[in-house]
Amino acid sequence: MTQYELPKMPYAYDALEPHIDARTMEIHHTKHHQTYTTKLNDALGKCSSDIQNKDILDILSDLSQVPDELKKAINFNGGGYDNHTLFWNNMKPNGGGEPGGAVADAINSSFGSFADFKEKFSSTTAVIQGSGWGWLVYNPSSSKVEYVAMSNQDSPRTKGLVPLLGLDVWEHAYYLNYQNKRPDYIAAWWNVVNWDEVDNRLSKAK
Ligand code: MN3
Repeated sequence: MTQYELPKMPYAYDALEPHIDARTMEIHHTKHHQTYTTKLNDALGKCSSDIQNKDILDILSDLSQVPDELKKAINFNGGGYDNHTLFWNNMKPNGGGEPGGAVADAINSSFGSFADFKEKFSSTTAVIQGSGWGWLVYNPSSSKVEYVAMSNQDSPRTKGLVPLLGLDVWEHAYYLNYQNKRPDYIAAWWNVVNWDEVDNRLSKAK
């Protein structure tokens, strides 16, 4: 079966400072993301070979194929594995600003303007209860981009949505530097968004 490995970071742990500090990035990657990856492999190890031979993205897209007793573990750890892989790549040093091209058009069409999108994403993600993620997703059934808030490590893929840009608002993502000030972390995060990556994902999703 496929053994998932912790993906390499696309930049150094301190590359997103001062917006996200190096210690948070290192613990988040080497401890949290590593644990999701290890536990995903453990759960897949208990599945039949027809599941083991599928890509985790395909499994997340249809969890009904997973035995009931393993569904929670695969949803949580498979989501955690995939969400964090996306997360590292949807940030970059000296990122931020506003998107152009197809992403800008899609955002304007769904939200009215970039400013309206940013406000909706920030304010809704800030009030997610407990742990979760805010996402910009592509909905293949409407051919539009949407905002969705997801709990814990639930992947947008489990709802038939394609994740384009995600923000982890678990406390482990910001507590060392921002403590309880989640809105400050969200405001800082916009400075490291990698819009080129979002554009790539949107063109692949269409
Ligand atoms: Mn996390």
